[in-house]
Amino acid sequence: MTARRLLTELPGPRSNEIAQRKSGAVADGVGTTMPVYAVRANGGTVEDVDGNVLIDLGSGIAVTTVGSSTPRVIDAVRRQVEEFTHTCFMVTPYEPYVEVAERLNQLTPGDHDKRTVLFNSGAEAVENAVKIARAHTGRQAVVVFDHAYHGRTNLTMAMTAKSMPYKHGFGPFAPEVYRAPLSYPFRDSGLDGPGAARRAIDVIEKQVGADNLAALVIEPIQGEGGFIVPARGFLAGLADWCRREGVVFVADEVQSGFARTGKMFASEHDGVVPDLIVSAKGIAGGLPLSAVTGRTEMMNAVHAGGLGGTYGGNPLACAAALAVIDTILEDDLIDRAVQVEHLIKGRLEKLRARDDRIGDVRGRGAMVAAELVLAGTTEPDPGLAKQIATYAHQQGVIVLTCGTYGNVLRFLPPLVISDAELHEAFDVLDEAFAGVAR
Ligand code: PLZ
Repeated sequence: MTARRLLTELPGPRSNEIAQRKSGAVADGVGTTMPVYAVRANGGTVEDVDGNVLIDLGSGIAVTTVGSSTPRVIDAVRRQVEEFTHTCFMVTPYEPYVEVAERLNQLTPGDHDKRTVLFNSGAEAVENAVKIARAHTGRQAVVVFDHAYHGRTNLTMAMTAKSMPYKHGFGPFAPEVYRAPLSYPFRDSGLDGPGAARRAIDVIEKQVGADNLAALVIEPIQGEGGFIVPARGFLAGLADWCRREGVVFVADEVQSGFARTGKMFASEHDGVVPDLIVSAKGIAGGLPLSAVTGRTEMMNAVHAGGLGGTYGGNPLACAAALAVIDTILEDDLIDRAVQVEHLIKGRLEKLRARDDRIGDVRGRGAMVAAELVLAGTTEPDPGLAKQIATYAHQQGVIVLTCGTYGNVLRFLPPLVISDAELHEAFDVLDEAFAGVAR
């Protein structure tokens, strides 16, 4: 028994037909990694319009952590949709929004007093974290890091590092955004976490000045930038400096949060307590929801009416989020993320032992990556990443790439995927590496 079912070539004829219509109807600026049109998705698989079933190692970019049609979430959303879909929390509010805020205040790192505000997308929440930090500090500058990804809106484009495809041709960008060097152990030749933190702080002090700095915004484990796990002590060093200098330390946990890395939030791995924490993606099982949670004195620095939006904290998304939180806790999905890490790293390390084009295997929980290089060097090999991903796609395995150099294969399956499904997918990857000539 295999988890995959391949009835046609991928993409199949029905998918190709719809892809044709997409070209005639949808703006070309929206790309598709794998133009296989979905009709159904579950724990670890996605079924397409041609009846093919694919193994999902992407979770719709780290969103369907609890699965894509998980019963608790379906029931909660169904119950809510029958009551009402929208009143606007800023007009006539409703309890589920308040309950999501209570749960987030409790689940996020630190036992200090907190407040939460809800939005729709990751980028929108990152923008609002910056607004809050500016209101609290009365300062303007924002520091972000090399390889960072924070979104596609004007401010978050400025905060995102990579030009193509995210920024190219879309300037001018928001001012007062400065970039500091990250800790990137695979490419830092021996620089340890505290050393990398000092290097970044030195750049910030010289080029920005702490007195001008409202917020330092960082992904505790970078997502689009290449699943880069900073050396131990890097995040803590930055957080300590921020505290001393009155700078708001913002963790962008849009991709790394919500059980994905084997903790509820990735900041916990480094014992870091962010002032503000941004959640999205995995929070609501596929419904659009995001949040900023943080210290009450910072969150409440904004005047009434200064934060909000028509749909922020929509009741369907809140109902889904409450069911997602229960599912994560009751089904021990945080432990499951650790099991997934061991399985995936085990498979990748075996592969690396016989293939020196895998330069680095890294990540935490169900957020693991392999960085591909020209054999035996640290020279990025984006062509190989593309070939491997294409092979996997043709064989019915959804794999994503990432990284500034486009040379990183990233694995972020739903946490409810089975071991058998994972092994089957990694058998395909073994074949892919064996098949692509050096
Ligand atoms: N911060 C850390 O990972 C979204 C975007 C992919 P939105 N990452 C996937 C793409 O090509 O658009 C992301 C993230 C981190 C912020 C965001 C932005 O979240 O919900 O896409 O706005």
